[in-house]
Amino acid sequence: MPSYKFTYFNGKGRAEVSRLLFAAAGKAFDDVRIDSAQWSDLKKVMPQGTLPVLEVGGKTKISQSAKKREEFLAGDAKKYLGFLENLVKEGGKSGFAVGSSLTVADLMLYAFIENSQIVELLKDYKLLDANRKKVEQLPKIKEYLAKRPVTTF
Ligand SMILES: N[C@@H](CCC(=O)N[C@@H](CS)C(=O)NCC(=O)O)C(=O)O
Repeated sequence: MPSYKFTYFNGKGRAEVSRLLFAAAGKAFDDVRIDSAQWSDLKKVMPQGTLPVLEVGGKTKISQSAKKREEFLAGDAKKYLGFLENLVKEGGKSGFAVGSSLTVADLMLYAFIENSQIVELLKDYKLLDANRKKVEQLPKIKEYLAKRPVTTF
């Protein structure tokens, strides 16, 4: 099995879906979190001068964000949450976002809602709320979240 080294800043941002994917897949990875003092030197040797970057077996691969982050204005958040609630209603089973088992859609929802800092709005969206709680209780995700550093973003 190749070794995985995943480098990003000490936050969730563009990195969290990838970290959650590693956790869900049960793949060990080196979760490297750098601080601003380290960044100026590291930036010079990163292929695009940005993070996140994934190295597989010692070879650097550029990690693209799985989904471009959308900006939620206060009014837009509810519109999008209503839309996502309907998607889960139509396409999900047994509490999952799509089909009846964990897919990247569940992890994208998890990270997206967290990044947008709108977790508290889920009380009005029963299926999204239940989906989030289900994902958090999956043993491998639960283990990852318990040891994840507490960060400001
Ligand atoms: N195309 C890249 C863009 C990555 C990117 O913009 N990363 C930001 C952090 S979220 C970064 O490295 N900023 C530091 C800098 O540009 O010096 C991706 O989507 O993965």
